[in-house]
Amino acid sequence: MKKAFLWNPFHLLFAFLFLSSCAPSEKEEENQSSNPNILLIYLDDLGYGDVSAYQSGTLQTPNMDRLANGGIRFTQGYASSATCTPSRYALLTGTYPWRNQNAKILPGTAPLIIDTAQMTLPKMLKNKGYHTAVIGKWHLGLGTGVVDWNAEIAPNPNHVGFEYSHILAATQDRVPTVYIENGRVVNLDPNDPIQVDYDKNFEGEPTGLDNPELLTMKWHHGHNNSIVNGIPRIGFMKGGEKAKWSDIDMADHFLEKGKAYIQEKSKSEQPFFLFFPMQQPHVPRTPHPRFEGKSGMGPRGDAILEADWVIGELLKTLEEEGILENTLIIFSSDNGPVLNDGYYDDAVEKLGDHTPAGPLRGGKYSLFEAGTRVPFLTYWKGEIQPGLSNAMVTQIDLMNSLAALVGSTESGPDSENLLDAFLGKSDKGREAVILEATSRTALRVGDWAMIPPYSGLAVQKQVNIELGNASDYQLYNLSEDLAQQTNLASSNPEKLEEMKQIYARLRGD
Ligand code: NG6
Ligand code: CA
Repeated sequence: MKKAFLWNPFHLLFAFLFLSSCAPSEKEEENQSSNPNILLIYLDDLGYGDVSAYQSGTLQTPNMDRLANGGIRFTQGYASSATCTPSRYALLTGTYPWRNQNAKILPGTAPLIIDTAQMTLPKMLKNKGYHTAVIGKWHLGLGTGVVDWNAEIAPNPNHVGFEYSHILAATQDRVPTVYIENGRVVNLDPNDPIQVDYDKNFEGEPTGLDNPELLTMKWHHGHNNSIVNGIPRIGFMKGGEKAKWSDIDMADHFLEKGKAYIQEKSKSEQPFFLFFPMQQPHVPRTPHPRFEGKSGMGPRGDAILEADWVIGELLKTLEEEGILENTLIIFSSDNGPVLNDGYYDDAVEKLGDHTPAGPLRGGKYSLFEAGTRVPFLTYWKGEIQPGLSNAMVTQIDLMNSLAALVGSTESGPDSENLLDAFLGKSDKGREAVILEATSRTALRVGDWAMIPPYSGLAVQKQVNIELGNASDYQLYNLSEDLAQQTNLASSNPEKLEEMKQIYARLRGD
C-alpha cells in the first residue's frame, strides 16, 4: 500500500516559506509602487576619453567603469553645450540654452538665470513626491543682480526646485570661494563681511597680477585677480576669511555632504533626487594630497582619480544603506575636455599617450564633437540590463524622460522622452539636436553633423582647441568619419541643403 502523505511541522514550515516567497511582502509592494531615488552625478570638463570604460588606456576609472559595465554606456550622449552654464541650464530646464541669451559662462556675481516661475527637473520631481537636493557646483547665477553675500542670497537653488542646496556659486576658479548652504554663506563671520567685485580690486588686496610671490599655482591666461589659498582667481574678493573653502578638501567636503544626505534620506519613505555636480577636473585642479601623483599625469589626471574615488564612496553609501537597487544613477559631464584652461598645472606636459577627447575632434568651447559628446551612463542595479547603446541621447532629454519615469506630465520645451533608451529597453534616441558652443550653434541629425560658417578663430591658441569656426559650411558623416576630417559640404550639396533647412526650422530662424 502506498504510504499516505502526512504533514509534519517541517512540511508546514516549508509550505509557508514557499507561499510567502510568492506573495509580495508589504515592503516589496511599497518599493514597487514607489519611484526610485535618482542620483545625478555631473562632472565638470570630463572628456569622452577620460573614462576607461570608453577608452582603455593610461587612466583607470574603476568606479565610473562599474557604472558603465553594470548599466548602459551611451556612445552618443551629449551635453547641450561645450561650456558649463548653458549645459546646466538645459539639463535642469529641458530648454535649449541658446533660447536664453544669459545662458553663457557666468561670473560669480551673475543673477540666477533660471526663471523662478519656470518648470525645472527638480520641481517636476518634487511635485511627484521627491525630496530634492543639489550638492556641488552651481554656476547658474544667484540673486537678482546685486548680491549681499552677508545676508540671505535669493533667489537661489531653493527657489527653482531644490529643497536643500549646498553649493559653490560659480566655478572653483571664480570668487566668492565659499560654500553656500540654502542661500547663506557657510561659516561667515559677521565681523569679517564678504565683498565681491568682478570689475575692480579692493584697495590694498593682493592679486595674481601684482603679487606673483604669493602664488602656489601660476596663472597662464586670465586668473590673475584675487589670491585665495595661493591660487589666483577670476574676480576680486575681500573678507570672509573663515568662510573660505580649502581647495584640496573640496572633494571630501562635498562627499561628506552627499553621504550625509543619502544616509538621512534612505531612512525616509520619500524618494530623493540628488543632483551632485562635481568640480573635477575643472581648473584649478587641486586633488587632495593623497591622490597626488597617482595618475602620473599631473593634477588633471589625479583630480579624475579623486572624482572616481568619490563616486565609489557614493556607491558604497547607497549599498550600505540598502538602497542601491532602488536608485537610478545617471552619470555625465557638462562639456568636453580641456588641458590648459588658464593655469600652469602640467596637464599638457604630463599627458603622455592619454587622449581626453577619445577619437573625437575639438574639446571644451568647440562646435566639433568633443565639445559636447561626453561620457553618459545610466545604472540601476536589478532594473537596467547592462549594455552599450548607440542611441543619440542628450542631457536636455532627462527632463521629459524622468517625467515619464515618475508619471509626471510636466515637460521641457526642447526635451524628448527617451526613457526607454535611458533604461536600455530601446535603441531609439533622438533624430536631431542643436548643439551649442560659446553662443554659436551646430546641427546633428542622424549620422550627420553640420557646422554653419563662423568668423572667429579656427583655434583658440591659449587652450589649444579647434573651435569649429570656418568661413564655409562644414558637413561630416560621423558614421564614416567620427574624427570629422573630411568636409563633405561641397561634394554633397543635397545633404547640406537638407541640413540647412532642418537647422533653420529647429532654430526658428
Ligand atoms: C573661462 C575661463 C576658464 C573656465 C571657463 C568656465 C579664463 C581665461 N578662462 O572664461 O578657465 O573657468 O571660463 O568653464 O578666464 S566652465 O566649465 O565653467 O564653463
Ligand atoms: Ca565645465
